Amino acid sequence: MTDQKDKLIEAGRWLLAQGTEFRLGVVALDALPAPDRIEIAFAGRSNVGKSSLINAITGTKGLARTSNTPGRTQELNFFMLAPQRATGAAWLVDLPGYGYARESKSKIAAWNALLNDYLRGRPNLRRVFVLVDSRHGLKKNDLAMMDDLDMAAVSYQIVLTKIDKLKKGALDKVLSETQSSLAKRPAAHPEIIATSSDKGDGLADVRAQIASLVDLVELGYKA
Ligand SMILES: Nc1nc2c(ncn2[C@@H]2O[C@H](COP(=O)(O)OP(=O)(O)O)[C@@H](O)[C@H]2O)c(=O)[nH]1
Ligand SMILES: [Mg+2]
Repeated sequence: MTDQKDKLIEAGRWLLAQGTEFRLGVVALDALPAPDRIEIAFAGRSNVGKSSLINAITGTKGLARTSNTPGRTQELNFFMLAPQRATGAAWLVDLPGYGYARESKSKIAAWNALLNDYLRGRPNLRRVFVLVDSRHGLKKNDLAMMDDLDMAAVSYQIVLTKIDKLKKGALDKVLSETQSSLAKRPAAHPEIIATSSDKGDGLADVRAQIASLVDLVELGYKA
């Protein structure tokens, strides 16, 4: 590991230990909080593990509601990282899951429209983590999401989830397949993070990525 990477891992550990508070759930764009700090969003198919990852990296079990029932998170949920600081670090946003077929077409269309408007219009959005179930790899609606993000020039990064459920050797395969589909995507971050919210794999790397986006000096962090 490089020095720089070690430093970011440590900064990420510090940053995500500053506390996180749920602030609001948003169903319409006019209700978005002021873009007064940078924003990092978690996107992905329903049930991929978005809420679990937010809970895991912040170390707060019941923060983002996790559920066995797909499609329960229908709002954009805003969590404030480091809320005690005079200038907050970042918004973490749990986005509504896509690709949940049991809802009506009109409801799905309305969510997609909200999501797209948000992704295109949010000036402080620095990174979208696109979560992908490591057992399934990239699906059609993941590719559509990535197309939208490339079009909107919003930086995004693939996070593989639930790697504890993979058979031995399967991780390398899904990593290389995913890597090759990123090659010609202008807004994709080249590094893929492999995670297990259950076992803890990759969480330090997600935290380090968040730390790399935040103004740590302003927050009073001393490396
Ligand atoms: N084995 C395993 N299960 C997970 C992991 N992350 C999430 N899950 C499970 O996957 C289901 C959906 O997770 P959730 O976070 O609610 O997904 P969301 O719909 O994307 O927010 C829940 O039953 C979680 O317990 C993981 O890292 N490993
Ligand atoms: Mg959820």
